[in-house]
Amino acid sequence: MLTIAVSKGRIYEEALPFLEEAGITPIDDPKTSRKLILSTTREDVQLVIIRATDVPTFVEYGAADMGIAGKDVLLEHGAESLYEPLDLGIAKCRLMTAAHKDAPIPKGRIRVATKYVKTAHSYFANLGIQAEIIKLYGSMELAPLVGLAECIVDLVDTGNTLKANNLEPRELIMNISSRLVVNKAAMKMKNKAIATLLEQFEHTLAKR
Ligand code: PRT
Ligand code: MG
Repeated sequence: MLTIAVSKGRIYEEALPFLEEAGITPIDDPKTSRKLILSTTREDVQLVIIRATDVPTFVEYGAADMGIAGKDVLLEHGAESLYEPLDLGIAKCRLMTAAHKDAPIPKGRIRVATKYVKTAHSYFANLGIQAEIIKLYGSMELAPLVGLAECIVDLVDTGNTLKANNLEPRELIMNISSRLVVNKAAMKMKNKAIATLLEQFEHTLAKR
C-alpha cells in the first residue's frame, strides 16, 4: 500500500489532475466526507487528508510514503529529512514581507509578525536586520494595523488581502509552489511503485 498525504484546500484541487493521470481518484470527495483516510480507484494507493502544515511531519515519520506540500511549509519544517523530487508548479504564490501602505520601515530593530518564524528569522538575519519575530497562527495582516508589528511575512497571491487591509507587499522572499515529497526509507523500500508514480506526475507536468 502506498499512502499519499495531501491537504484539503487549494493544493488538493490542483493536485487532482496529477493523481488522475496516475489512475488515482478518491472514492469519497474530501470536501463532503469526514473520512481522514480515503480509498482510491487504485487498490494499492490511499490518501490521508491532513492540515497543510502537517504533511512534512507525516512523510518524515513514514506515516505517509509521500505527500504534496507548499515550499513555504517545507522551508519552515526543515526539509533535510525528506526527498523533494518534483516541483508540481501548483498552488503558486509568493512569500513576501508586507507593511502598512507608505509607512517607512524603522531603521533599528523591527517587529515581524508571521507564522513562518524560522524562515523569517533567517531571512532578516541574512540581511543583517535585527528582527523580533512574533509568532501568529493566522490573520497576520492585522498585526501592523493594531501596532503589534511593523512588518509581516506572509503568502501573497493576488495581493487583494493586503490591499483590503491598507498594507502593501514590500520584498519578495521566495516564489512558492507545491512540491512532491517522499519519505527516505519508502524511496528505497517501495522504489518501483514510487518511481512509476513520479514518472506519471512528470508526464502530467510535461503536458502543461
Ligand atoms: O487552512 P489550514 O490551516 O488547514 O492550511 P492552509 O491555509 O495553509 O491550507 P491551504 O490549502 O489554504 O494552503 C496550503 C498552501 O497553499 C500554502 O502552504 C501555500 O503553499 C499555498 N498557497 C498558494 C497559499 C496561497 N496561494 C494563498 N494565497 N496559501 C495561502 N494563501 C493565503 C495567504 O496566506 C493570505 O492570507 O491567501 C491570502 C492571500 O491571498 P491574496 O490572493 O489575497 O494575495
Ligand atoms: Mg487555509
